[in-house]
Amino acid sequence: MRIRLILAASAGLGLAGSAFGAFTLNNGNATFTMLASASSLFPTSNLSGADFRPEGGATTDQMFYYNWGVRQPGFSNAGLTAAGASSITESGTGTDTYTHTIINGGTGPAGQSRYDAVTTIRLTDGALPGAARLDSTLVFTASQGNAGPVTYQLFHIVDNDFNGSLNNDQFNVTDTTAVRGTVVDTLLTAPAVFGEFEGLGASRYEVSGSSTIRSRINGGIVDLNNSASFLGDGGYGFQWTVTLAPGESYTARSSYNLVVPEPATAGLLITLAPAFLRRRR
Ligand SMILES: [Ca+2]
Ligand SMILES: [Ca+2]
Ligand SMILES: [Ca+2]
Repeated sequence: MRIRLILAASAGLGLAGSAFGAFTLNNGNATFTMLASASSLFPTSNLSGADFRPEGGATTDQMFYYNWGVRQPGFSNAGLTAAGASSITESGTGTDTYTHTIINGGTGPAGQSRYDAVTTIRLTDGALPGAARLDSTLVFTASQGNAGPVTYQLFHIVDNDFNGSLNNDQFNVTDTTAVRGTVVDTLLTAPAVFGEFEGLGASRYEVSGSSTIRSRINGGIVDLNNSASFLGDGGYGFQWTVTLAPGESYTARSSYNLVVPEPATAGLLITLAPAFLRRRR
């Protein structure tokens, strides 16, 4: 019944094994684009897969790579490519919310560790220039046909190029429980834009060179390393380790928020900075 409803709602948009084109989300003048790859909408390889512009058009692209992935027992991260899936559908291209649905996806035979996965990406423009946010949700359900409980690793990996430049980004995980962190461009002092990233309830995290994170999850059965600080061409990764009975679901949430402080707050920070500097001497 559930499968039939999803198929009916998205008739004609996709079938198992079909290749997806690029899609763009729009809200206000902000844009978020995922570029097509040959094999996967959420690529596992080192591809320039994402383009995020709070002011749209020819303004600065803030993002290199944006990936949701899953690791089943005994396999490396496969992205949400859903080899062998009964169906893959998508909707929302050209709006502010994109939805990608996989039914009975995953590597290996049915009856072992298959899953259904509904990934939603929502773009919200900010009131101030430079502000915008991405909210992403993965509703992950162990297939009813699995023989018993299965432990999955869910991943969200994002390679930011903050302010459009690669090698000067400072990432810090500021709350290792939530999990939350920030990224700033060390050369960008005005306006005081910063990025906040959050992976609610993540089991593990990592800020690092994003190729390092990708190699970790794609190259074998290795966990993210809980590193909390990185300077350079980096990104952030979240890992949710979940054990699900047949038919049981888990919802993983991840967001990226480009924040521009109100002028009064920015002025206060500028005023306080010399005092902080003096105290450190
Ligand atoms: Ca905007
Ligand atoms: Ca930068
Ligand atoms: Ca980067």
